[in-house]
Amino acid sequence: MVINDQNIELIFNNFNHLAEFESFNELTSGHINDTFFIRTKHINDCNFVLQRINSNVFKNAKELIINKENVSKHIQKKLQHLGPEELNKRVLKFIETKVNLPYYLDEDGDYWNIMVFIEGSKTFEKVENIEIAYEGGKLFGDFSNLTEGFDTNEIVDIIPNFHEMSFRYQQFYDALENATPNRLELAKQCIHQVFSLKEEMHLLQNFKNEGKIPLRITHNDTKISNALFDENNKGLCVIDTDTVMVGIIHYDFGDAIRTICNTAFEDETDLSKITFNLEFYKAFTKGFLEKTHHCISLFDAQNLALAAKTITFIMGLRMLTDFLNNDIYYKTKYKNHNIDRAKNQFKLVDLISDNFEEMNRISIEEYKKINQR
Ligand code: GN1
Ligand code: MG
Repeated sequence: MVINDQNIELIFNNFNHLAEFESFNELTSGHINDTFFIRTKHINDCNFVLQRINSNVFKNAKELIINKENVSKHIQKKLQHLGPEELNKRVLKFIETKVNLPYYLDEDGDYWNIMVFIEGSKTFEKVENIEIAYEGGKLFGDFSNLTEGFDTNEIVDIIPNFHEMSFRYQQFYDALENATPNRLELAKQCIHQVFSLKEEMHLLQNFKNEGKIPLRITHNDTKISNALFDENNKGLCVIDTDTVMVGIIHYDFGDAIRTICNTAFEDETDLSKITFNLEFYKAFTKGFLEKTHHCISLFDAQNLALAAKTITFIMGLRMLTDFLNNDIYYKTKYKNHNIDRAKNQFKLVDLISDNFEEMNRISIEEYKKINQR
């Protein structure tokens, strides 16, 4: 479907809101779906965020939408005491279609969903100060609390083995066999790193599979740009619940650290700009543990630094694999975008290795402090 005013308005009007379409603009920060901000005509009406799910990546787009609606409903129940106005700022509110479906299916076979835009909210692509890191920690930690009690059987496994390292290695091996010599050459250094870290990068998965770390509902895409903040930079709401599945809390901790502590953007090509901000690590960990310490064991805490390393690595591995596959998964803006992303993530992995002992010390210190209160 061609994206233009007329078509977007038509899609928008399939949903059960009372608002009148004024204009739209595309929000381009995501790597997979197409997301549009919908401005409505009347000052008292809300604005909306409309999304077309990428059915190439998400084979169960319908179930994905149902998953996230159910998660929102679960959180809404838990936060009911806040009252409607506050509630609408703290959890995503999805709108059904005029025929009471949570999704709209267009003639191309693509699924759409829509949610209310939270007025006055903002996002950060990069963390500016310790306060934001701390607020981010509380917000993502609280997401774990708010999804507690959600029946895991109700969640459809939208991308099976999403954070499973052996699965991602297998995809990488397959990609290696089919990659062009030119791409193999450009990826040489990253490929070397993937082989050399293999054993360590499977540790977290082994702990999970041995039952040493409990399963729970996880968000699975806790980059800082998926957190909304209010005008005073206080954490408001976690967004992009597309990949909510069953996992371990380390996935969400690690993925958040990956973006919060990187002083550069995920695709910065000047690698000298990438440093690992330990102060932000400490602030995020403090906020996260304040919200989750009741369900985190000492063993869990001892593996938070490993989680940061593992999830940063798995992102690099997936970007590298996509590069070797000629860019079939992530949206790219230029030819070598994926390998630039991978190099960036692997540089961060190296920096995490350099800071590993200190990160572990901080994790355990914060864990003990909170449990002594
Ligand atoms: C993708 O599309 P977006 O930006 O929400 C990806 C995440 C990665 C992220 C990297 C389903 O998320 O796993 O962490 O890019 N989502 C999927 O920025 O693969
Ligand atoms: Mg996402």
